[in-house]
Amino acid sequence: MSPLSRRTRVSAVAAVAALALAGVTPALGGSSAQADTALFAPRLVTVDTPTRADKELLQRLGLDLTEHAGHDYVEVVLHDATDLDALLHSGLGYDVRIPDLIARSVQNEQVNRAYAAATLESPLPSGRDAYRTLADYNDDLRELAAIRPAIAKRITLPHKSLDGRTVYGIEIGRNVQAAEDGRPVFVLLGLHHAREWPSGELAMEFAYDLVQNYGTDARITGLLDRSRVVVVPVVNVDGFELSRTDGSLVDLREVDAGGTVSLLGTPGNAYKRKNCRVVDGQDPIDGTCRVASATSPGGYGVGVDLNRNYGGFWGGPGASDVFADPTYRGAGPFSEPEIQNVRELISGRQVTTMISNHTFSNLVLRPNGVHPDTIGHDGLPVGNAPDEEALKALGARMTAANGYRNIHGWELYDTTGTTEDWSYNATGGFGYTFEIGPDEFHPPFPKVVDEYLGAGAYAGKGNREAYLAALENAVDTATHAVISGKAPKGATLRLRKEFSTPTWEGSFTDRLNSTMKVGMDGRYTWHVNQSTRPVVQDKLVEITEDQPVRSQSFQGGPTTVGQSVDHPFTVTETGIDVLQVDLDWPTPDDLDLEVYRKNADGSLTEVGSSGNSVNEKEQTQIGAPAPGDYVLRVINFASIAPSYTLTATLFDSAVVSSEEVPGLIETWTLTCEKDGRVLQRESVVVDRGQQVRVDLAECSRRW
Ligand code: 0X9
Ligand code: ZN
Repeated sequence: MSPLSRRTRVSAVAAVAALALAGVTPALGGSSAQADTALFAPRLVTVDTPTRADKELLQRLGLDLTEHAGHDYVEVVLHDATDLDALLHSGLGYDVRIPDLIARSVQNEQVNRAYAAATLESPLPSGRDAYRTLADYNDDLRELAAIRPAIAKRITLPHKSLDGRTVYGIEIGRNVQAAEDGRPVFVLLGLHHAREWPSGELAMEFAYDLVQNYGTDARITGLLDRSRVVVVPVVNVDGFELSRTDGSLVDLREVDAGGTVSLLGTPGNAYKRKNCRVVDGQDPIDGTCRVASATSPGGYGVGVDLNRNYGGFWGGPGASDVFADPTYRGAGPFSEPEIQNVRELISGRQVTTMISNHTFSNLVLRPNGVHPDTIGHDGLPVGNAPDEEALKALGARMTAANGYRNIHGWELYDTTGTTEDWSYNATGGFGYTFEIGPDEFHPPFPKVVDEYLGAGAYAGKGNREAYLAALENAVDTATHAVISGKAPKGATLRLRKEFSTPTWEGSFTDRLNSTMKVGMDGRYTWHVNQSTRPVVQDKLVEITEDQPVRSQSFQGGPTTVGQSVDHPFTVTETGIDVLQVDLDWPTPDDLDLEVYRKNADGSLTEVGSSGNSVNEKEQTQIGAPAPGDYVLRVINFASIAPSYTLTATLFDSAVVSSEEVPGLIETWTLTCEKDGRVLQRESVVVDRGQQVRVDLAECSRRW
């Protein structure tokens, strides 16, 4: 069962918008709720979630969560008054970060226009000074391939989008027009989520960088001699086209919709997230997505969240089974053609490293997407990725370049069905999600330049350098496997594997199938992924629990209403995970609690608070409390003569049990083929970092 709510998202706003689109003047009554609705400005807020339970509660509200989250907060887009209502009723505290996203996009557009007017050529590899449209991407992919056909080839992905668009990519590497010759593949993806425009820009710029610098830059030349790079800048072509062209500048609240009311929440599709699925299982009539999306605030109610549609852990926590939710996972694993495209790309090649770009939050996320203690389909905790150390090490190299945080996907919130959770667990190729940029889905364009090339302390590095580090990992034989030997000249070699992968709700069959052609020297070297899927490998299952390190109690009372009492508390220990403060009293009383950190100049910064209603006890948790002085403030909110006990406890998380769960050993089936006829078949077991030799003598004899 998905933890997300079944809250119906068809709001009053949506209904009014639909009427307005249909040319009907909405007859709004005078109720204040409706008046609020009409005036609601879509906004970005920071919701306080100091505990895991708070995060789970927030996830159940079905709101549009961003990946901008930390130990004790998550940023959320409120599209309409219904969203705001849901948040208010949850009791979770919040601050407004961007009070009016439409005004913000108008401002951003002004910055963009000024930048484009003042810039002849930006420092980006392409020299562009403004966000691309879908047509720009398609033109650029065609032209870039045409400029240097020896090293760049446009590719057409096998499935058209739901709205009938063709999805293109570009393949870059030495002698790219020739058949595969066993080099490892690096894949860079953008725009799974429609509104995350920089995610496509950075992918496209990296393609320009590689194509332009092959032959002149020794590092890039060396890398492209040893690999192939496949860039698909726009995975969600339909969604992006809508987000980019429909609504970013339209503030419908200024439109007179019949003389009585002005409209509305995020109009148009500037903040659309998902794809163009309108009804599950049905190919929508082309163009219906635009109309259907306009009836949903921000256009995000319509569609499948493409980053929940992959098979890995599909149907588990952090993805919704409710169509209108922002994280709707789709009717089944890989139900969406846009995701079948990526699946077939990665299943049809030996992709040893993959990055999927998103915005925003300055993060490099690695598998897995769910907390390791989460009980999976097999009744066992999911655990850490078996390659945790190596994944973390590459993450650290990349974040040294872009300045982002290097963390697991689950450290923000649980997700299942994401790109890298499938690709890593099914193929063993390293996979990451990049959350580009600090604070916006599509910031002013100059920020895109900075994110690519690096700025400030990261000038000259940035994501350009992070992608190069990933490409270096893709060709590093220590992190993948190599099969080599003798084989007939010109023979086709094929590696196949087929397996059933359990999801949270059933299973699906995955097939990996890639080929290479043996060169004229009668030898082959094939850079491949390990034969055993990480998801079935031996794993170490560790259960961690918070354990108290030290606890201190204070007694207090009586006080008068409105009076507060401060209790000093000092954290002397370093590396503490959580400071938990509990306030308890004999019933019935109403006291509140605030926690402050004392700054060097004696001033106080609030780091936690708790203000429940009468008789509910107060508790607040402060993540990773820095050593120093704190003030624990007890406030008499509405009590006659209370007495209370205040307890501050420091917790560290410690491994309480650890168990080695034995896994499986899986094989590749290697075949040697002539004109489609199999002349030899071998089973090959090979691990990450291993090199095995398989001479295909039988194939040579029968050639
Ligand atoms: O939720 C998502 O799909 C991604 N964040 S976003 O704000 N761009 O939508 C993050 C997915 C990656 N996270 C994990 N693998 N856990
Ligand atoms: Zn995203």
